[in-house]
Amino acid sequence: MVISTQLFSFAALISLTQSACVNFELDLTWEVGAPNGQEREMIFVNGQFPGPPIIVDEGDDVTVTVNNRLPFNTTVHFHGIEQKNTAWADGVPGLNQWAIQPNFSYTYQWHANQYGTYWYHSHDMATLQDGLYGPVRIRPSRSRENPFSTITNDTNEIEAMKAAEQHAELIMVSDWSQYTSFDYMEAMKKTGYDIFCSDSILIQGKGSLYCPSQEELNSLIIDSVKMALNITSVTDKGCLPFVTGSQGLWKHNPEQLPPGLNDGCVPSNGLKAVFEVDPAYGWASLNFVGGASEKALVVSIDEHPMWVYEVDGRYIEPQYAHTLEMYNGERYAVLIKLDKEPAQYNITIANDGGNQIIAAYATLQYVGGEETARQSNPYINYGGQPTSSDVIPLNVSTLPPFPPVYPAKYADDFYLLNLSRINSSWEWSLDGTKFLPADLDSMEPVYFNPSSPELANALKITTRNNTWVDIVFQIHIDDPTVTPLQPPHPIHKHSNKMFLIGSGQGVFNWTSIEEGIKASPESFFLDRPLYRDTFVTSPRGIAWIAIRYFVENPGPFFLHCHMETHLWSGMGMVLMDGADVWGEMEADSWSQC
Ligand SMILES: *[C@@H]1O[C@H](CO)[C@@H](O)[C@H](O)[C@H]1NC(C)=O
Ligand SMILES: *[C@@H]1O[C@H](CO)[C@@H](O)[C@H](O)[C@H]1NC(C)=O
Ligand SMILES: *[C@@H]1O[C@H](CO)[C@@H](O)[C@H](O)[C@H]1NC(C)=O
Ligand SMILES: *[C@@H]1O[C@H](CO)[C@@H](O)[C@H](O)[C@H]1NC(C)=O
Ligand SMILES: *[C@@H]1O[C@H](CO)[C@@H](O)[C@H](O)[C@H]1NC(C)=O
Ligand SMILES: *[C@@H]1O[C@H](CO)[C@@H](O)[C@H](O)[C@H]1NC(C)=O
Ligand SMILES: *[C@@H]1O[C@H](CO)[C@@H](O)[C@H](O)[C@H]1NC(C)=O
Ligand SMILES: *[C@@H]1O[C@H](CO)[C@@H](O)[C@H](O)[C@H]1NC(C)=O
Ligand SMILES: *[C@@H]1O[C@H](CO)[C@@H](O)[C@H](O)[C@H]1NC(C)=O
Ligand SMILES: *[C@@H]1O[C@H](CO)[C@@H](O)[C@H](O)[C@H]1NC(C)=O
Ligand SMILES: [Cu+2]
Repeated sequence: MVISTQLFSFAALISLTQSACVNFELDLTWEVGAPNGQEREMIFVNGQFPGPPIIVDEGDDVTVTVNNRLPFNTTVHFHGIEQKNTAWADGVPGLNQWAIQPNFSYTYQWHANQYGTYWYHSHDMATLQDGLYGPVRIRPSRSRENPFSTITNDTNEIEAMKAAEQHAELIMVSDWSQYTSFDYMEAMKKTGYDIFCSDSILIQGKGSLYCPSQEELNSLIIDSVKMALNITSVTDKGCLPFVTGSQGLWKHNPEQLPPGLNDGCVPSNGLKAVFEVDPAYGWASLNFVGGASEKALVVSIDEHPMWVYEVDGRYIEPQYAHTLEMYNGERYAVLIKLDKEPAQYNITIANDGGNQIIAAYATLQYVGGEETARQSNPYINYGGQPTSSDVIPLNVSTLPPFPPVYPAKYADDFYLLNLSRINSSWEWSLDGTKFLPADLDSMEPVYFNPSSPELANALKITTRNNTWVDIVFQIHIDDPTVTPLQPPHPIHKHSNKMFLIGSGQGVFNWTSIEEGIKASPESFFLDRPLYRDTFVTSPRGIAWIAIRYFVENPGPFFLHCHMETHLWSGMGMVLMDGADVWGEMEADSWSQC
């Protein structure tokens, strides 16, 4: 097969730093696979699912060539990678590049000037859901200060933790449907519903369809869901039924639901992922990557408490927990002590109960414990709920970056966004008035033409370089009797991370953060902000979150909900970052790789 190459010609200057050039090639193919024992056509990367990990060292210059042998367009986004001076490589069609058409290739290049756990995935249409994803890890340089001495003062233990981190196990966690993303999204258009049902949760691309009894499923419905929807029963796949009014009073066509999508559970046995750990090393690092499209997942390792030490690719002050909740796109790296009886332990991962009752299991295999037949004691049940009141969940409001990092005291600009549905149950907008352009693939990339006509109508924020920007995300509910609830929206920002500086229930009715701080100081925490690339809005009625970020990397960057269905429906916007200096963007010092 002949693959022609689209190459970008940027003036190649000599790099001043001693960095290694590392090259990867990703061949994308569309073939029949059965990750959960149930066959369908799906995307493989280099013949694998999930895609092979991209592992590099801090300071490397990374080249990734993507060969699209799929029967449709694609792009690849490197989630959480800042793309400092490489906005053209951020992988969003219509923003950063033209989509890669079938039988074409595209070469991405970026500087690994960060460290930590990331991932790559399709950013074209909703084809992430068809399997185009894999982990990325940037090993920290030797001079990086780590936070392990806050866990212990024992130097041997700290050495063991460092070794564990060096050999971290990258664990891709995702969800899976028997339907392709094209059919899944089409089902929303046809039925008018905001659909969220999955067949399986996959751990490292492996899972099963368990189909527990109706009685068991119903017994696991959480009280808040029972009350909000007035239900006592879920579908046989564990999915919430489409209760009249719960997605607004728009028109729905339930008869158009494809068979097996929301109900009609057919059990099937896929493989179970096995992660081998050697207790001789004392500690292991498991780095979880949240690749789910529709699920919010509670992650736990039976009988093994975790020290969560890295979040979204950055060290935090380690926190001790038995379970953690991981939303779409998020990453959590945890250290576990290998001091248990050599045996097999389940890694138990379940949806949080918000939209489905479903779980998945992988095996943590101690070297030397292969022959031991013993059930491990889970921290959570099949519905994602704690099995006892002693279970300690990760407190996500207390994850201070290590070493500490703070935003500016005052920002230069302020924006308030009204998050809401428009026109149907499944169409989501970040400001209640506009969507992303529906067809990003056919839009001239903003990177090439900041004044393209499609962009004129799109939701966007234009910022100046070297300024600080505040954005408040307000959960907007026109009429609580019509649209009573919004699911949590994991809001992901491309390029650099953002600070979460405030949150609250009710309406953010101030005109700036400063005004808000004066009126309600307890709602803001500039002195202990979180620093991440994804923040989740509250599912509890009318509420808001406030973020602040620094504009330091000129280019068009995406800000969007990472629920694949919501993104597809238009829940995103363009940050025209540093638009005042776009003329100078080409001045990248890309090394000769
Ligand atoms: C595929 O991408 C090209 C631009 O690279 C675009 O013109 C075309 O419309 C896209 N095709 C589809 C089906 O979206
Ligand atoms: C891609 O190349 C293959 C093999 O040459 C060919 O069969 C296929 O039709 C091509 N696809 C497109 C969309 O051009
Ligand atoms: C380590 O030692 C320092 C200084 O003695 C102490 O403040 C700290 O609490 C110790 N840390 C742990 C985890 O024991
Ligand atoms: C809840 O559902 C029950 C039975 O389906 C019905 O009788 C009752 O009126 C409902 N309650 C509310 C508040 O809608
Ligand atoms: C893991 O969980 C599954 C489902 O509950 C169970 O069948 C299996 O025995 C468990 N494995 C271990 C090692 O406990
Ligand atoms: C989580 O941490 C915050 C901030 O320190 C604290 O206010 C809150 O009570 C904690 N939540 C729980 C459930 O412990
Ligand atoms: C959000 O929507 C409400 C109701 O339409 C409106 O009153 C408010 O002004 C909107 N806020 C913004 C910033 O658009
Ligand atoms: C909502 O639907 C109306 C009527 O079809 C249409 O005019 C309007 O443009 C739609 N709104 C958006 C934001 O697409
Ligand atoms: C602003 O919102 C707060 C909290 O939601 C509310 O108590 C207050 O009455 C509101 N003020 C105005 C002027 O609407
Ligand atoms: C944009 O601002 C950042 C941060 O101040 C600075 O490092 C960078 O050089 C600026 N870029 C341009 C093109 O001016
Ligand atoms: Cu969303």
